[in-house]
Amino acid sequence: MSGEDRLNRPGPARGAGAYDVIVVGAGLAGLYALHRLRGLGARTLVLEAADGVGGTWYWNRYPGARCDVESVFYSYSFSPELQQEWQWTERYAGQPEILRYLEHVADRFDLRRDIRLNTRVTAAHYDEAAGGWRIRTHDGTTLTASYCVMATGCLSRSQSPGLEGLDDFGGSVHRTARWPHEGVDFSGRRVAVIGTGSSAIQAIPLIADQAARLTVFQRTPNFSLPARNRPLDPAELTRVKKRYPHLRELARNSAFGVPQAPDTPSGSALAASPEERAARYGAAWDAGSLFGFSDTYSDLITDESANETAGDYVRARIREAIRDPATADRLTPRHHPFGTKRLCLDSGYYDTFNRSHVALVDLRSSPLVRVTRNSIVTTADEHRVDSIVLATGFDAMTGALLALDIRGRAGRTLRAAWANGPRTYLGLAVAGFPNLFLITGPGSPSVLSNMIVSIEQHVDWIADAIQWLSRRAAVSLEAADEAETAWTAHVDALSAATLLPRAASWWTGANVAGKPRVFMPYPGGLKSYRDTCDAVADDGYRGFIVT
Ligand code: N01
Repeated sequence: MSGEDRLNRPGPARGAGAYDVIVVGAGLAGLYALHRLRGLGARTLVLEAADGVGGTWYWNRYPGARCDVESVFYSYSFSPELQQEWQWTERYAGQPEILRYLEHVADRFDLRRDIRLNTRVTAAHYDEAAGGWRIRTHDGTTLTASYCVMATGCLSRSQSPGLEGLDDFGGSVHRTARWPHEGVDFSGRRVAVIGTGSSAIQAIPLIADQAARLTVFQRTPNFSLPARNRPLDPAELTRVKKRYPHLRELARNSAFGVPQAPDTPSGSALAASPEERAARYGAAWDAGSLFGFSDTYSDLITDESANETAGDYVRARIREAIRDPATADRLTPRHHPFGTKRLCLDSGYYDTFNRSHVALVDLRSSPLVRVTRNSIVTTADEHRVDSIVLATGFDAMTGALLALDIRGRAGRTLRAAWANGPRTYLGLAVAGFPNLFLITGPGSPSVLSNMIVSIEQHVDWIADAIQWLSRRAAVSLEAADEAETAWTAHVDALSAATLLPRAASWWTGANVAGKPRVFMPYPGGLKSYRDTCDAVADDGYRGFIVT
């Protein structure tokens, strides 16, 4: 029996332009979804707006862009052969290397023949009569599919700061999230960077290496930890490869999707002596890992006083890295508890402010007013610049989905369904939108975890569900209203028990004007989430309506 015969096909009539599954996006999630669904014999097509694969790693080509989960774990685990073949060269691989890896994956698994590039999806409408999805693309083409999988990425819709006068600026304007493929030469130029999130923190040291003068416009200082990036020693890589089966298993069953001993962290930070705390925090600081502090004490993210102990430690380390006390003061994060905005990993970020041609402008004391032909004006000063770099973030998690015209039963739009914030069942499905699956959607661990591990878990779960439906000749799977309500309340309750909603972060939508303020990802950890998803499936897709 050929693979094609293995899937029973419900839904719209077959023919040209008719698929079992249409996947939107050819990033990390879309590539694996195509491979996995093809393995089921599902006729699958991936639609991608860019002219290449890679998603976030296709677009974010700014200087210094690199992963902040170790490359050996920020990589697919689905193919033992792939993980043995690929040679990562750095502890944290740079964007060009990650993009090469994803292009290799596309070639190695012969994915390109089912990926349509330069194809922007504009609408996805559920066709109740046909029992499937009609997908419209930018050139007016309509395709149909039984299932639609949104692999649109959590950080793919970039945010403009809405700066008055920006269009009249006479110099060059660059967005970190849409960096020119040929790169940008800042030699001899006066450069402004607006924003101090992960993107800016990675780019600033490299831009400073080139620019004649660099002015960083900061609204909120962030907590950034040293990455301690380094070339990967081949012997170390071999050791990891030998232990991959065990390490991947640990990662899958961890809170964040990286191999962690199951028994960490332990105890309250408040029960430890100052010396013990300093020793643990020192080890976390030296580890060069986003997750180092989560391995120290169990109450850093739930207890304000415990959190302060870690925050104070990191603030002290930041201050000691910067020579000028006034600059150190402005770079010291005080506006949110430690870890309630995504931590950054940097290579020389704070030291960059010790360079004589680098200046920091604090937008809290002197907000931006406007951009002129050749300057940026704040309430305190006018700064002459030749180039502006916008590192101003994303309309995260919901932005890429709501930019599409998605309609479910009775023509109800996703925008209406999510008017007060995203509501999902397991972050995977939305009531009233049958056979629509979200990958790493709101309500799933998603951006709080190693994204590749979460992506593989979602894709596997979706593929298993599609196969299960096919075996029963069922035509649709749809989240029940009550299940969605209960899950959304559960995610809210979990986040309310932490300090996470306190920060004005992109996790809560606070960075986008008018966006409902809801803590979007599931904060209960990947392991417990995975167990819940598995239990739902084992229980005949409890909470879903199967037709
Ligand atoms: O975006 P951000 P990012 N005027 O939202 C400021 C992932 N990522 O692209 O904090 C002035 O974090 C804004 O200020 P404030 C990672 O998950 C990963 O840097 O809102 N400033 C903030 O400083 C990360 O968390 C890697 O007050 C304005 C900055 O712009 C996520 O992507 C690398 C402004 C935006 O920071 C997003 O990171 C890069 C305005 N009008 C990114 N509007 C890896 O290492 C916004 N800002 C894998």
